[in-house]
Amino acid sequence: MNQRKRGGMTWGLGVGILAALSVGWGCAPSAPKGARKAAGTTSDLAVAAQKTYVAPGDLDEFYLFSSGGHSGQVYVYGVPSMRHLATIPVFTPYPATGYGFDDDTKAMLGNLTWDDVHHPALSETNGDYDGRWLFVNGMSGRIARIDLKDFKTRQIVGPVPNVSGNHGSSFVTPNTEYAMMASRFSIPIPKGTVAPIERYATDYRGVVAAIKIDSKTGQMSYGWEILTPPFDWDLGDAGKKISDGWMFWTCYNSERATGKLEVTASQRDRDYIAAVDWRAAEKAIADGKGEMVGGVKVLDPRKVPGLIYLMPCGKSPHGVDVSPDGKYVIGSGKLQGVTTAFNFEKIQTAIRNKDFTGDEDGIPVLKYESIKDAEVPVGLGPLHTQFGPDGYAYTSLFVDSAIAKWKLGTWEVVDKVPMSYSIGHLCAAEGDACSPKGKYLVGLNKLSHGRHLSVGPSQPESLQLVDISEEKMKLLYDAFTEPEPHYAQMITATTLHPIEVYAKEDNKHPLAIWDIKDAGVSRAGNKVTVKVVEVRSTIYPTAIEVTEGDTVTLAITNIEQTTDELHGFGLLDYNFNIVIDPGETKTVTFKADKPGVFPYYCTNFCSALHQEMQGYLIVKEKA
Ligand code: RUQ
Ligand code: CUA
Repeated sequence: MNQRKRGGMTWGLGVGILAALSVGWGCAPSAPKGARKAAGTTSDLAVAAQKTYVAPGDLDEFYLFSSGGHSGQVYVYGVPSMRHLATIPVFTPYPATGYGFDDDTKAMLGNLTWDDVHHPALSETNGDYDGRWLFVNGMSGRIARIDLKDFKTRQIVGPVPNVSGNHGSSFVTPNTEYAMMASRFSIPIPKGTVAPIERYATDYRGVVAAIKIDSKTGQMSYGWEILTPPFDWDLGDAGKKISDGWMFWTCYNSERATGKLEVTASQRDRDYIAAVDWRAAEKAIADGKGEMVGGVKVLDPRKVPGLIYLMPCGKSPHGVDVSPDGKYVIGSGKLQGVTTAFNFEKIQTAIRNKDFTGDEDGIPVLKYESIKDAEVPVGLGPLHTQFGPDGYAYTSLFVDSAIAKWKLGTWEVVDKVPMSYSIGHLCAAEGDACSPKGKYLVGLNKLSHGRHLSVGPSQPESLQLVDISEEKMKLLYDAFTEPEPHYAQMITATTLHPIEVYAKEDNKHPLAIWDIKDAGVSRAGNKVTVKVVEVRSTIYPTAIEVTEGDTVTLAITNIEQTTDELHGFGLLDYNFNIVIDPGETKTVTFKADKPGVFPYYCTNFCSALHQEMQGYLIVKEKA
């Protein structure tokens, strides 16, 4: 970009970018229709093809876990092939795996059938991915834990009280002590309190929060919350190494504006990044300084100082990303042409020296000039930054539709590669951990216009694979995904050791049975339990008789111990769609309120006699 001088130009540039932003988001930039067009620096095609080719039977080097946005799911890809390997349902029922149909997953979902997944967070040990769990946020105020032993969602916490619009989540601390949460949409709290929108600035409240994670089991529970002014908290990241013990969140709307936010919340030259001393918050809670609000312990910075500080950051910052050594906090103001590198040591010095320029509802505001190291001229609309193993940083540029590569410390921008089109997040291999792996980077683009066979108005989203192993970045491959990718994380494949069957001896389900002789119906009054065994190629019992009005629990065990031998239990009239993995037991409880004869069958093709795997549920009319 042009190096124009600060001050007078800022607003002019802001307006320009605002216009570009709305063009970018509102409609697609013009792209060649049907033309095979390489966007920018494509490497030699044969070289690119070879770099992404994973021969039949060979395995990818990395897993990519990509958020599925409002699909409520997580998509798993292999890198570099970019092949879609699995869909992990999290907040949404998913018939393909029977998720949300059996008693346990139904209970986990509550009555909600969707959420908006933005940021996956792999569990960490000493700041590096340990391959145990994947946490993902739901915008409704929930966080889910996926166990990477079986790639299944095992826990959902929330909606967490007082957190409204949990966008700045689910980033984890370096030893997975906490997952982060924050309010994007401030409301009067506790929930249920009403205040007119005219009193937004004073009566609405935001919070930044943390969910406690048990380091042995991954089990999550409510941690603490800190009360903030009604800013819109956006993205977060945890400190690491020298900045371990701190959490950072960006906000827009430090104007506390309402109405047409695209104008009203873009007035100030600078918004803020919150810096939170989470060990101090933890201690304050232990010391009894939290007040119960809506069922969670909340800390008020006016009464408990020393927990939270505000770092001014240029024009509506979006991403905040801590460098692998923990030294720099990179804040990207999306309405400007630079990204700002803050120095963690300078932040600490400024806090010690009370180098403040004022406060916001009792939260001290640090002096910008005292804490920033550089404004790096990366290009227009910087959003997110990832890191390589060699001191380079990669920043996505929404307005420029490109990725900039630049050096930490010298702040020199060394390369740019165009993205097709309008990149949001980007993901380098372990690129937010203490030991980034380099090699590959994936751009998660908001638009894919014209680069694939048309599938009608709902177009796929674009994932572009970029080679970052050399000085110049090179586009390798266009892949596509379903709406709506936000953040993704890429982990070395050998770190994960998923199981392929549930071992019989590990199945502790009280209703599990392993012998077909034990299959059958037992009754206590009008409560009926049916123990079912599925094994190639019969569902035992082959007929189930109950009476209208009974409350029936089907407990289905797949007694196979062979990889890939899944069975299903499908029965449309009662909306059963149970999928049972080898060695697994699942239950479904229902009221037999419709008399009749209803066939059930195995939904997963399992053997040459798969079609024979069927039976009848007979619901007799009440006498
Ligand atoms: S956001 S395009 Cu929901 Cu992570 Cu930045
Ligand atoms: Cu079991 Cu098909």
